[in-house]
Amino acid sequence: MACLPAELGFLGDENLHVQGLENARAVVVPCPLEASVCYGAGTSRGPQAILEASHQVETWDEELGIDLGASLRIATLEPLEVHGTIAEVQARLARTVGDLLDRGVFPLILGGEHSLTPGGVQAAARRFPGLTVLQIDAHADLRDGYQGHADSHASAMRRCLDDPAIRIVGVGIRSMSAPEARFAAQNPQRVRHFLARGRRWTPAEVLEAVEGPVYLSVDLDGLDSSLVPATGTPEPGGLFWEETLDLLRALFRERRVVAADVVELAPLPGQPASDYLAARLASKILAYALSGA
Ligand SMILES: [Mn+2]
Repeated sequence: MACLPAELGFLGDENLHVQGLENARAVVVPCPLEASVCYGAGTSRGPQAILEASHQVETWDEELGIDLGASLRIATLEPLEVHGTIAEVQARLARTVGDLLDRGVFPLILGGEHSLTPGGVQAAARRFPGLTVLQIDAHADLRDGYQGHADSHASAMRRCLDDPAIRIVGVGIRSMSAPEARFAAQNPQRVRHFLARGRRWTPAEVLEAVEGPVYLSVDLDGLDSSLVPATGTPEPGGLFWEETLDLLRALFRERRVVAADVVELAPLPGQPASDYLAARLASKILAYALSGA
């Protein structure tokens, strides 16, 4: 596993970085997978756009009162190879994330399309039995295949559920097909949705549904499309910034989050707000993960 030079890595500040992986506490894994997107294209450019936008993020975290540079040792890997089938990329990602987990570091994967998630989840589930996937997303992603791809991004959560021990808690969901709604209703012990509409839930209620160690998967379209227009399938009615952070902070405080991904950024030329939001969200996730929030 080779690392990017510090000035090209996440946050870009050489003071934040360790040379190589030896002393890292968190490792950013760029995964520019784009294979099954059906609407807006461009997720292959997502990881690079997040890394570049992250160079504008302040390392002082005003909420936690900590400097990301002082104690949080973050390394960034070179982008994962994404040639071959989606299943092959998932397997490659599972090996990389597995290696990082075995080193005791926190992996944060930057996508890339959502179909990468089953690879990260597989690696985490093998090491942390009883894993729950906390999914922030507009879409249920419970299709059993889509447009000829069993591993489509529209099937990301369904593929995670191929492991019978995995449970999904979805937050911000507001778009699904009739078969997906039926599947969720028929599997209440494995799939729990907190719908975006009406927000009739608190972070505490979401956490009550989250058992065991957690893999956090943030599809950026879970946030409102006015905040993040640069996704393949922008949906109105999503989460806003503050409530997203409230949920994430509570999650990291109350549960053991072992790995995370931020996926589906499809950068729009001349519109940096989505890229910057994704970078800021990634830095908040690392700050919560490494500070004990
Ligand atoms: Mn989605």
